[in-house]
Amino acid sequence: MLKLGGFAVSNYYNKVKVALLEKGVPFEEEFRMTSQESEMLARSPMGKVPYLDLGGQHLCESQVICEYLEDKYPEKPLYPKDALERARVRELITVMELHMELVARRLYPQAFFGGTASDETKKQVEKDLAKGVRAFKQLAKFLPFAAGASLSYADCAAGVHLPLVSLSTKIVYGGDVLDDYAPVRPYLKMLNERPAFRKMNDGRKLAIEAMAAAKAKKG
Ligand SMILES: N[C@@H](CCC(=O)N[C@@H](CS)C(=O)NCC(=O)O)C(=O)O
Repeated sequence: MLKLGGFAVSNYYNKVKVALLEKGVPFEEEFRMTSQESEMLARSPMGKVPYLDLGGQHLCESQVICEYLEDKYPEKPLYPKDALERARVRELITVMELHMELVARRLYPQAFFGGTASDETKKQVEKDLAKGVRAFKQLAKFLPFAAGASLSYADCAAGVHLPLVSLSTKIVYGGDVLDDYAPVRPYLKMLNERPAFRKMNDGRKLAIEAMAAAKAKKG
């Protein structure tokens, strides 16, 4: 059986998890924190989560894993058939990950981990994020799914990344960069009503609670 390695607080882990759930591919979860230890690097060469354990062989990078899942388990597709429409899904994912999530990630130490972001970082992130959000607004369709009429990997990515972009900017700047973008809220609500997304989010909440309890115990 496939094993998804990582932990359920990670948005990239949850992106793959929700794709597996939506596709109905059986899998187990293997709890592993990010690390630079050899045991982790053997599974995920950058020490990042998630990775997929194929029974001795491993794959890293969430989008690579999604592409593999689509090739290996085409029965319930999460890409449209048409080549250009497939490219549109990948275009949206790239904009969300490279130009929104990865940019907002620079705020996470301050937003979530008790650190601080310098004024320079905050200014640069604000500027770069504005471009990412503009690109996303230009490309996203919400018909009702991000890339069109059917659920795709773009929704698996949007469902886990957009709430973090919203929350981190709300905490650090006092305003959510997606707040004035009316379609986002009902879209995320619709996604989160799907059983697969609900299950993924339940797992995320439990993992956050477990992490907080472990931290409190450590003192
Ligand atoms: N591009 C990677 C990003 C994965 C990623 O950044 N995961 C975070 C957790 S959400 C991580 O492992 N961080 C630890 C690190 O960067 O060393 C993917 O799509 O899988």
